[in-house]
This record gives sequence, structure tokens and C-alpha cells, in this order.
Amino acid sequence: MIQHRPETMGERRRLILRGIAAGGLAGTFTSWSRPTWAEGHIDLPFEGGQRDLTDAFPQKGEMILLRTRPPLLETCFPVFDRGVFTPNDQFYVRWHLANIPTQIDGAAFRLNVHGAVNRNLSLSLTDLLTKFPRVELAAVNQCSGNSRGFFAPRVAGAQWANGGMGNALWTGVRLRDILDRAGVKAGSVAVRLRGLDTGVIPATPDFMKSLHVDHARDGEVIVAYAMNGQPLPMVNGFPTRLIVPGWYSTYWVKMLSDIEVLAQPDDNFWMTKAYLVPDTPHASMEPGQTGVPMVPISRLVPRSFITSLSDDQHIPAERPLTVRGIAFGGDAGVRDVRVSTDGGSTWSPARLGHDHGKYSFRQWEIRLNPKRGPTVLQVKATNTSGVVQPAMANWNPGGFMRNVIESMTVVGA
Ligand SMILES: Nc1nc2c(c(=O)[nH]1)N[C@H]1C(S)=C(S)[C@@H](COP(=O)(O)O)O[C@H]1N2
Ligand SMILES: [Mo]
Repeated sequence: MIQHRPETMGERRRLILRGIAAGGLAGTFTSWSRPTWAEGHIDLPFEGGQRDLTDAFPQKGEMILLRTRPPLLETCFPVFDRGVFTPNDQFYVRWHLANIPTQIDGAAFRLNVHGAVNRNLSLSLTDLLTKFPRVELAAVNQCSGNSRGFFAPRVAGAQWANGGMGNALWTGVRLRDILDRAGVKAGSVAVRLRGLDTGVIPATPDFMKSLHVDHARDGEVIVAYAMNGQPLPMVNGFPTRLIVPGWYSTYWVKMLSDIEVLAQPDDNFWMTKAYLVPDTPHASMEPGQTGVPMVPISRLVPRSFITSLSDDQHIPAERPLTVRGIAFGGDAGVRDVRVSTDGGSTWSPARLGHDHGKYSFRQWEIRLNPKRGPTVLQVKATNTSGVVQPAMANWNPGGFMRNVIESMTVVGA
């Protein structure tokens, strides 16, 4: 009888990576917009929050459906209670443009580098796997508009609840190493990233985002070809995507196929017209206020959530209860997470879970003794730079950067 030796993690990873390079794991789907049969419904806690649940998208499990084409899929919040890393098949999905390849041959795929460089590159997946050092980093991917559905007054845009975020272990190569191989010309100012998706009509500007050249070369920005040890799901950017740790994921260009070094600032639509936030504390302004200076969105701000309970849940009163959740520091690590049961007068420190690095989710837990009747639980995180979540929700017309202290009511019985 043949004995199968269990694969070690390292071997398993090598096999997966070889598979990516060979294109053997390339996705082929007839369409993104095949009928999505609702398998259930969910009511998100704001006006107009009725949603279908769907598992009709390739490589995806049950997701909250916001839109079919281009896909907008939210992670069901209880997923965040199950582990510090968000599974690939439950990771949220967001695209702007509707022409997204449904078929990518990993063997034929090339990542092109051009512009203000000494030599153009055309890198295959095998090149990425074999010619550059491999790096791995845990980082939160959060949409700028995560939680937009809670904005009051309401604003236009994807009406996310809190599931437009996720945490994964990303594997790939440093953008710096790629740029160094191409040789960035002196005086270059920006690096522009573009994916394989396009608009349905030619007038639609291609989705392109840029980083300042120093940011692009800081050694933290990664061109990732794996997510949680597996090839990226097609809808999350197979075969390569940009990881910009600590920055909103509008910069995390998916199906990344083109890197262009620019000798002047990028004035394309997606940099100068879209994703602008008020240049004010908490990116906040008054509805209707005019003359507010606007700047491109950039760094994540800290957030924390209770994951083990839901709003209005009944719990046993006057008995110890362990409450769990997740937090992230944004562009810095989590210094502490505190919980209040008295409307914010006093705050008790939660115990922090394993540290997977400063850009990762951090799990936390705390023991409480809930009283009889309703209790409002509040949770707030402070990051290692001393930035703390605000008590008042911010507001801006884009519905960006919400990070108010979250609260939830539980009922002791
Ligand atoms: N090519 C491409 N990359 C993209 C986008 C896009 O529309 N096209 N959207 C960005 C935005 S706004 C978000 S929130 C993230 C979503 O990443 P995810 O779908 O893997 O969760 O992808 C980013 N990268
Ligand atoms: Mo986004």
C-alpha cells in the first residue's frame, strides 16, 4: 500500500505557488452576472438595508449581495468572529467597472512596467515567483466607504454595513524590488497602477490609482499573488494585486497588469475627482458646508467591533460573559481596546489576542457581568500612534472613513 506523507505547510505552499505560475489555477467563468439565486435575506440595520444573500459568485461562499455587475458583495458580519483572518471565499468584493475578465491564463499573464524607467519589464508569474524575494504580511483591506450605510444624513454610494473590510495574509513581492529592477529615473514623482478591468463604454476612465514614488518604494507595498496561502479569487484580483498596508483599499489595485512610473503628478479621474475627503479632523464636515479643502483619501484610521454578540441579543444576566471582538489600528498597531458599559464614563481594558503585525486585525476579549435589562456596550481602540476612535460619527459627502466608537445594546434576562 502506498503511504501518503502529509504535506508540510512549506510543501503545500510550494505546490500552490507552482500552480499559480503554471496558470493551472487560472479562473474561467462564463460571466460574472449569471443569475444570482437568492438563498436568503438579511436586514442591515439602516433604512433600505434589505439584502439578498447569494453564493452564486465564483470561488465565493455566502455573501451579502449589494450589486451584481460590477460585483459588490459584503461579508456577513459573524464571519469576523470565526478567526482573525477572513476566509477568501467570504472576503468582500468591490469593483467600479463592469468589464472584468472572466478568464485569465496565468501562464500568459504579464505584469508590465514602463514610463520613467531605465528599462521596461514584462514579468510573468514565474518571474515574480523566482526572480524576487518573497514577502508575507497580514493586512486589513478596508473599502473607504465601509459602513457608509450608517451615514446620517444619507450619502450616495455603496450602502455597506460594516462588512466592507477583511484581513488576510498576503504573499508576493515588494513593489520596490520590481521598481528597482526597472530602474526608476531621477525626478520621478508617482507610480500609477492599473488592472485588467475596463468600462463598458469607451468614455469611462480606466480605474487607475497612484502612489507617491517614495511610498511605492517604501518596502511595505506589495504586489501579491496569494491571499491566505491560496491564489487570489478572481473577484479579489487574480492573479496579482497591490497591497498598500495601512491605506484604504481604493489603492489596492486588483488584476494588476500595468505599473507606470510618472515624471509628473497623476491627474487622472480616480486620483483628482474620486475618493476625496475633507482635509479636516476625522475627515468631517457639516452637510451643505462649502469651501472645504479636499484631499485624496489615504491612511486607515483605527476601528474596533464586537463580534460575539449582535444588537438586541438576549444574554444571561448576572453571570460572567466573555465578549469578543476585533480591532485594527489603521496605519499603526493596536495599543489598546477598551469597553464601556456605562455610556462611556468608565472604560475597562480588553485582553488582546496574538499580534499578527501592526496592519492586521487583532482579536480581543473581555469578561463582563451583564446586569438585568438593557445594557449599551461600547468599544474603542487606540492605536500605537495614540489615535483613538471618536465618540461622534464623522460626516462627509463621500461617506468615507467612518470610525466612530461602535455601540450595541444587549438585554440581560
Ligand atoms: N482593478 C481594480 N482594482 C480595484 C478596484 C477596481 O474597481 N478595479 N476597486 C478598489 C476598491 S475601491 C476596493 S474597496 C478594493 C476591494 O477589494 P476586494 O474586492 O478584494 O475586497 O479593490 C480596489 N481595487
Ligand atoms: Mo472601495
